Amino acid sequence: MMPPGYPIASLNDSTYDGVHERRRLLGGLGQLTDGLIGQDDFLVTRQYHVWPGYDYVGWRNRDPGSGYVEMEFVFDRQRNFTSMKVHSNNMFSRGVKIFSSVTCHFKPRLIAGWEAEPVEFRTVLDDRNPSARYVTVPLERRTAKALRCRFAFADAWMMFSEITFLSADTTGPTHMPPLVTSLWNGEDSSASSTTHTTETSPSGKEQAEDGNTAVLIGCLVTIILLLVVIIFLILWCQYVCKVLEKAPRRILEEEVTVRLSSSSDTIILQTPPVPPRAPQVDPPYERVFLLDPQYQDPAALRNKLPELSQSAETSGCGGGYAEPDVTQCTPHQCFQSAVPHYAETDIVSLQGVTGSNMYAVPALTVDSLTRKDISVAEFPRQRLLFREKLGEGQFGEVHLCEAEGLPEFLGEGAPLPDRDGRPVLVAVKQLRADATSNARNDFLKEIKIMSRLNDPNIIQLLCVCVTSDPLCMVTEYMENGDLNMFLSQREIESTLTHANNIPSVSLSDLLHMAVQISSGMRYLASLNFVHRDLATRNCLLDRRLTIKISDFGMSRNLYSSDYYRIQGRAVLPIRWMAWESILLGKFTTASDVWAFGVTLWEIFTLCKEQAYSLLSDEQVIENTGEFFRNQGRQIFLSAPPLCPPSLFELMMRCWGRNITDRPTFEGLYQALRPHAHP
Ligand code: D6Q
Repeated sequence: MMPPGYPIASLNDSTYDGVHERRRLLGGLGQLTDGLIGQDDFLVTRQYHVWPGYDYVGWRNRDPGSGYVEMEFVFDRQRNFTSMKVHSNNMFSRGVKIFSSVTCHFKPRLIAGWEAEPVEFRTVLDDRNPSARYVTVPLERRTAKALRCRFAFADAWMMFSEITFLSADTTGPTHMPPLVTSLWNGEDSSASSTTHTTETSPSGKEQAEDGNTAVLIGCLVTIILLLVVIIFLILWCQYVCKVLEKAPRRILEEEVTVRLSSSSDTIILQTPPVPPRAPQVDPPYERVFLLDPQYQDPAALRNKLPELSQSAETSGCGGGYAEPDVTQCTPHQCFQSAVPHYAETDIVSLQGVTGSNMYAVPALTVDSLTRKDISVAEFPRQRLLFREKLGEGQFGEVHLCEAEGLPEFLGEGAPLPDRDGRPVLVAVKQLRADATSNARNDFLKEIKIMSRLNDPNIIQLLCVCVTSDPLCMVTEYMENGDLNMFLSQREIESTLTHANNIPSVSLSDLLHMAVQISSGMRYLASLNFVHRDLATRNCLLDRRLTIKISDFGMSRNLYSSDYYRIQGRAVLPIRWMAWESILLGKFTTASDVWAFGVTLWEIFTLCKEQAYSLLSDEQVIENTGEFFRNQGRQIFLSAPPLCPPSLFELMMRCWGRNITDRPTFEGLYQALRPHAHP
């Protein structure tokens, strides 16, 4: 039984970023850790929802009396757990109730077994108050690195929107989401691979486990057989065709790449099959981080960067024991100490794609956002009148549209420019009709992320069309296009430009632009939101030269030379990237600060020249090695003629070798503001 008229898919975990198996979600985080709690009535679309049930993950009980849902939580380290808080719906009139009991097992170390004695907790069921609530489960200060909790159904449905753990460690009680959550639902007859809305019974679990083991054994046997064949072939080659001895050992060379794809934000570990298959055709703006230390074999990397391993042997590592600071030690040493972990810091609660990038917003910040910030209204699609195409990407197209009655629809205080009676123009980003379900999920995630961004210098989501296809996001129209195009078509203001009616900008216009970008980035930084591709090409300008930061992705032909393709796969804006992003795959707000320095440089060269224009892409990467070594051989961008010396000093600080030496966006904003209004 399912609540009436309610679509199953809307109760799935739409932001889960792990592996989706048939009945399990493995190794990721999703809505249960995004810091957002659901409404009392999960069916009503209110301002907080993108659609009904969005914030909930729900399961149906197929086995009245003994149905349960089991989840496993794996943490970054061992902790002393004081309690677990489960935010649960309790609309008993629709068959939804909090769980009747929960049994938690503990595992002190990952390799250890589960401790025999669980913690059991019975809840007091409530048939009077239908409010959603936090149920606190005492965990008796048990020490564990992983927990497995079995929640028993109290009714036909169970719906959770958030699970948090409290632990008492040396630093006192901490609120921290688990690094890995894996959900197990029992028997399931109907659910698709991506939905949580499955039905449970304990008996099906063993069958499924048996099936999995069989598949695993099958896979292992196949791999072993393949290896034997390969070894035989190699030996044969060595004896029979001696010529081949000198050929590169391609087959044995392991190459692991991590792909952050624009069409799917799952991280795929790829090991090329043996023998090599035909080259794949990649989407035009896929980013691959070949050099990510968290996934890269250090030995393989050393082969690629021979100079780095040399310097690794001669200098010491200042990184601490527990948390290696990659800026303080050599890549080689850091790679050895860097344990692959989920995220750099506590950035775990929300991940997704906007533009073509992956973002993360920490749980605490999401909590502290006002609820108003995450509202987004459904606009009647027939009131969007197509005018022209603004652009296109892998996801679909962006159109300029007239939006009939949008100001009235949004009400007072809507972030729209005054219209003077003219129609309201908007940009509409539309998902392509033949989009895969992954692309569709990414689009919905982007809506969720975009709906939380609210700043005068960041593209603002005005409304959406999600109740029917094609999915649309509506944002302000920016009449002056992107900043790179705008500046490259202008000269600095002078009597000459005035006399000859040449389009121009003043120095104070340029400073005002710099202030606005620092302000927008200050906002993103406050959310721990890493942009990864800040550049003038990603800034939009309206009629009054207000700047809004956006993220077009890498699909525009006009800017294709700003992106470097590694081995024909990775696409990276290397001229804007900090050394640690190129060498270590480390993207942080501090690497955004580096890109901001390059963006400032672009602004004050009026985008007439590409950064490091005298260097080829390969030389730019070599120069990155020099930034890392910091022996005075690195080539910096030189001061643009228009640029005041104090401003160039600021740029130079953005390109500091050590992350901690770089200014913050708040500091940059404070430093730039007085320049703009002398
Ligand atoms: N010319 C325009 C508006 C307008 C355009 N864009 C691509 C875009 C810019 C985008 C983002 C972060 C274009 C699509 C706007 C966009 C995005 C060209 C990602 C926020 C998101 C929702 C949208 C939308 C637009 F902070 F990361 F930058 F249109 F509805 N994003 N992410 N003139 N006027 O084709 O880049 O901005």
